[in-house]
Amino acid sequence: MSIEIIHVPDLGGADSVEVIELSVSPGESVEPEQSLVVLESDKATMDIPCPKAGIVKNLLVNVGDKVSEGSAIVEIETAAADTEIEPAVANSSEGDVADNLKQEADPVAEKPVTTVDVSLAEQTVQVPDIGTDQAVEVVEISVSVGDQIAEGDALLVLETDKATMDIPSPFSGEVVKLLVGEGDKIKQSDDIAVLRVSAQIAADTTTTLDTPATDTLSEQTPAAVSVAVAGDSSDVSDTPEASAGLMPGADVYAGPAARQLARELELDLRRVTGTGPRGRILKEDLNEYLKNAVAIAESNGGSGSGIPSVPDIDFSKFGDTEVVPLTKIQKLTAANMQRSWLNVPHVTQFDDADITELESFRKSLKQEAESRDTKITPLPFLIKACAHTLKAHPEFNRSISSDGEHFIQKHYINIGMAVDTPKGLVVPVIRHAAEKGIWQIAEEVNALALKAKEGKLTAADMQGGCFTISSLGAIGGNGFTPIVNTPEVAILGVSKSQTKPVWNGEEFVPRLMLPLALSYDHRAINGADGGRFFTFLIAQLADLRRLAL
Ligand code: CAO
Repeated sequence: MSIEIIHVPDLGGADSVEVIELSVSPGESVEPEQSLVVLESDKATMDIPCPKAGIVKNLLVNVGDKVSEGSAIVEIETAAADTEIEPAVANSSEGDVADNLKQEADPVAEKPVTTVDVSLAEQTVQVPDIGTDQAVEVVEISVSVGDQIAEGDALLVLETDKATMDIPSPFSGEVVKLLVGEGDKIKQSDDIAVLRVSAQIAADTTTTLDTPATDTLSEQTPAAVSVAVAGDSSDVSDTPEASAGLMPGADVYAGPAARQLARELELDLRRVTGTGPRGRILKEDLNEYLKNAVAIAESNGGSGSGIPSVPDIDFSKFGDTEVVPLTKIQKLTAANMQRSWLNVPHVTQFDDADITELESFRKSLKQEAESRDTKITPLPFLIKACAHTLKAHPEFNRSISSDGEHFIQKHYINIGMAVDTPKGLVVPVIRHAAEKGIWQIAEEVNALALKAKEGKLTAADMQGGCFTISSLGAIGGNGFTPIVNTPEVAILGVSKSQTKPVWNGEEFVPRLMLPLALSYDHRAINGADGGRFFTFLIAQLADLRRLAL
């Protein structure tokens, strides 16, 4: 066993570079090429890989420390045989690294005695297979000469009339020369940049991306690493399980610019979905993440539920489109619906009310309605029956305080009715419905519906509701699940009545059945309460004499 100190390798001239992540912890076993720490200059982020297998004994740097070539970073314990390091690359033409490092391993020496050298060579990168033989425009150059880039970092962005695509670097290295500019048209196999990479990588790597870059490069060491060899130590096989204490984001795939932005904004990169090549996180992904987070916070009144928004799509790619602004009412409805949907745990119960007698009575009133210069639909009966049911089941006539500490019990009964208007959905309110007769309710329904459709409702007409009825009966459908009109706690959805065969105990008889759906806020109302309310309501509708009880 021997203890070895891992030093910072040649950083391509960069000095005093910040340690931004510690990728290993003391006691962890490490494999050759495994990242020990991540450094970040203003131009690049780079992993410092371990040159050999071992166990991390001590971390000699902390996040935030500044290091330069030769700074000691990690102490590892290795098997003794591993201390005689083979030069990793035959070609040591850039002797500044090699000269400095070529010494014999000495198990008792305290100074660095052995080095691994990966010398550097220039490599031209070409356009990979981009799925077309046509020349495609360069819309963005993503790197500059002198940048240290990681394998997979975007070199440039191409755009056709159908798609935009990043061209990733097939290997890590320094950008030496850019061979294209923005606005140039290029196609497969055109030269795009010259990178300075390790000679081993250059020898082993094809310059196009027909094969994913990671496949060819995963075994390579990206920079020169010096290794100090010291005395013997304990058995390497005492290996605790690895990977405790990784910094947030250390295990994600992100480019230098994205990492820097994430640090500035204190964002955890693990929460961000990468859309770059092979899932790499781009700066744009961080912007998108933030945009969504802000939109959600705003639409929830700042509740920060963390629910991602639906991304915008350019539908014009698929056919003709036009942009139609939402009306004020539609915007308000959208915000209210979303707030209710996100805040209220909804339960919806379904049942059919037998309205055979109700309808026959209603139709018998037709002439009288004409003489009163009004019309009477099932809705006024439903409003009256709901008001009566709310009186008997006051737990449906409450709101919950926003802190969740109190119910506000209402001692008045106002029923809202959803009205479909050309500008959107509105809910005018019939006040004190329990105390009104059905003719009066019918007249108010007609007057408010007309006012709504003419866009003449006042704010007062729409305030103070306790419970809402949403009737699609005249339109059709077997049933739907209405969304509670918060801060109310329940809503009745009414669908189209139909004559159905109903078993009366002896035979099937034709009955006019009205499909109803009762949605409620499960924080305020439990299922048994819901069932009792519903049964009571249906009994009123089946026999209107009950409204007098
Ligand atoms: N089953 C069968 N027929 C029904 C019915 C039902 N449940 N409800 C109404 N009808 C009949 C009426 O009796 C009337 O026919 P007659 O003239 O022969 O009697 C016909 O349908 C038209 O009724 P109406 O729509 O004029 O009147 P209404 O009282 O039923 O509704 C109002 C008034 C304002 C609620 C309605 O115009 C409306 O806007 N409905 C849409 C509500 C809505 O959008 N809800 C969804 C909200 S969530 O997105």
